[in-house]
Amino acid sequence: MIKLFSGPLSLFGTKAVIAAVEKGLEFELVMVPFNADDRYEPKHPEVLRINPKRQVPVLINDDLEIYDSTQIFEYLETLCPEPALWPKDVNTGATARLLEHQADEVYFPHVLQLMMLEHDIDGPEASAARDAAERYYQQMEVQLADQDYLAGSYSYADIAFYMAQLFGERKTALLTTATPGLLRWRDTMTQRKAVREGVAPLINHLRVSGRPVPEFLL
Ligand SMILES: N[C@@H](CCC(=O)N[C@@H](CS)C(=O)NCC(=O)O)C(=O)O
Repeated sequence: MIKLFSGPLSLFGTKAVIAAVEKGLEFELVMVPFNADDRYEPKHPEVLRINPKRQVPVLINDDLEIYDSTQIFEYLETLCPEPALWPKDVNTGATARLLEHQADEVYFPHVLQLMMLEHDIDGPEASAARDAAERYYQQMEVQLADQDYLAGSYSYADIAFYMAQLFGERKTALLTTATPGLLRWRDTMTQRKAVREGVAPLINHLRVSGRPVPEFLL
């Protein structure tokens, strides 16, 4: 059986969990140690052995051992082609892959910056990061102008941006009525069974550690 290593508050691990549930795969979810003080220490020995970057998610399926949420998306799509989570049209598929990459590498760095500026969340640097996130929201709003999902049909691009934005919401880069399409899209995403299942451990971890749960998840 597939083994998937994630963390209770792992954005990237939850991406992989949502995708595996969407594919209807049976898998064992292993939560690595994580808490507010020690963060991701001590590292799980399997994560240390498999991922030179020492991060989750990591996936094991018999003799296959891979890491990185985007690599895991690609593997799951080949392993289990239906339901398709990359659009089949060549150009739309490329757009979806780019949007998935952008969620992690263009949008999320603004959120990371907000995480590091929690001590000065009203200061100029944090405001600039929020403004950059807001500009990204406007771009995604345009993307949703004539379609329900970011790349037409529901795809890995939606899973990646949903998870990154969830962390944005936690760190003051809020979605507002300035982007009504994006608000609707987020509600649709939140109602998906696989998304609810994927984020359940995260909501639980926020609750037990006494941290606020974003309102849209309640
Ligand atoms: N690009 C990687 C990022 C993975 C990542 O940043 N994982 C975090 C948890 S969400 C982690 O394991 N951090 C612990 C560490 O870096 O020591 C992916 O998409 O999987």
